[in-house]
Amino acid sequence: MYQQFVKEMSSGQGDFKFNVVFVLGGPGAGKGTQCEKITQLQGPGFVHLSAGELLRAERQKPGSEYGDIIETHIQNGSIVPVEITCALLKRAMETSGKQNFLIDGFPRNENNLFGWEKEMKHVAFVKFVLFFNCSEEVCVNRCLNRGQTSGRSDDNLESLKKRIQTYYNATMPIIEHYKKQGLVREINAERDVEEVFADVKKLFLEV
Ligand code: UP5
Ligand code: MG
Repeated sequence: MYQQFVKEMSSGQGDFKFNVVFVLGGPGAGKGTQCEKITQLQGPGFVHLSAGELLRAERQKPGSEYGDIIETHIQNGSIVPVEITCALLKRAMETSGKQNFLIDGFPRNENNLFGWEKEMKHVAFVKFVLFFNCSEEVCVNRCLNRGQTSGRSDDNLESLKKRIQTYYNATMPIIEHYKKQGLVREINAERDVEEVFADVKKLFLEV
């Protein structure tokens, strides 16, 4: 029994139904790109949930009562109220039938953090926070490049300025909050995709 206890604690599961790695970093830092690569790793078996993608999908749903509010926030680079985002995340986690999740682009501000803790604290164990550190200049250039083909309504200079501002003002304090808890694993995300992934991989093979 003791051995089982030690095993559960070291794998971080305990009584928790889900294990979570939050993935944070500026717009275009490479969160989505790296998450996709992590899901292909043999072993840990993570499901990638991008909060932004879930919101964009909800916005597209005919008759969604949240469509307009989501679109307004996305274009303004501001943050959708946590009740909406957390409900989408929770539903995706529950319907997946899986246990390990990369939650990409969330929590982005205090409202997100408090809302998550209220709703998920007892069911989801936060293993660590993967932080892709990338300069503003590189982030903006990557998004503008992608904007030529992405069709995303926020990949333009005007929205990007606001996204960057929100990132520094609202999201960095969340990263600092987790740093104080010793949970942040920081990666230099300015290098090419494979170089970044070489460092990311090391973290996940230890999970
Ligand atoms: N690329 C990636 N890695 C590269 C590398 N190492 N070298 C060179 N190029 C690289 O990558 C961006 C682009 O860069 C791609 O073209 C890629 O090929 C290239 P990507 O992996 O997509 O970066 P990512 O960090 O995922 O960028 P993204 O634009 O998705 O980040 P955001 O955080 O801005 O967007 P997100 O979709 O998470 O959120 C959008 C909006 O939704 C938010 O602004 C907000 O309004 C809303 N939102 C909420 O309100 N609440 C939430 O919880 C989440 C989102
Ligand atoms: Mg993304």
